Amino acid sequence: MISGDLFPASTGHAVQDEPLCEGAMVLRGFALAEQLRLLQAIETIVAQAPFRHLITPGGRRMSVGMTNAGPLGWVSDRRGYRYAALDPDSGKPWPAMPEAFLQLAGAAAAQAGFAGFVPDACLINRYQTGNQLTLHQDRDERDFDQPIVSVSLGVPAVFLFGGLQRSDRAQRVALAHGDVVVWGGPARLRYHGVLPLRPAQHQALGHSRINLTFRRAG
Ligand code: MD3
Ligand code: FE
Repeated sequence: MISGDLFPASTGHAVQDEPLCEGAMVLRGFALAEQLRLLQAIETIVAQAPFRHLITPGGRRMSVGMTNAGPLGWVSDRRGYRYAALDPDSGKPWPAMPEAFLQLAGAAAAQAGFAGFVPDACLINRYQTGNQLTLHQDRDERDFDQPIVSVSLGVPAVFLFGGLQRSDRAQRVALAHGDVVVWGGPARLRYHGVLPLRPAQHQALGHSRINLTFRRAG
């Protein structure tokens, strides 16, 4: 389904809206026009707060590397999952949310029908070959009426989009460099995950996939 302008602001990048289900919308190529700014901002963030492998409350090391930007960052350790204002590795605040992140997340949310989205947390996930994220719900945020915006960069991945119960059958959605997904309303608490990353090469990110997940956490 096509809505709006396929080539917004004449950037030379095609974008296209694709409803997944009620409340969830894939915006194909939405981040392409800003990709260089995004990649540069990620470099700056990672220099201050490097990717690390968090420990789950059950004591397992997550294979996906994670870091954060913004007033709040998602962390996990033996005590549980939570949002924290300080990076536990450095004791310092997380790097500031780049203006390019705020603009992109706000514009994507608005395009999907969630005007006024101002995220206070950006979780940055780095997947390397074979890394996966098992089926889970995002429920550590205060207000489930706020959407989540995710931006895929680098090597393509297959996203699993399930139902409100873990046992519900999941659809598979291929997400490529520059794709943005907005999840809100009745989709906000659906189970989701990422299949093991297949070996592939991306011009800017090598064998990696980076996902930016924007949330209103506090
Ligand atoms: C669907 N990250 O960090 S983002 C996560 O690609 C996470 O790194 C995945 O799931 C990644 O928690 C997927 C897409 C996403 C985020 C939140 C959702 C999909 C969602 C909340 C409800 C339904
Ligand atoms: Fe999630």
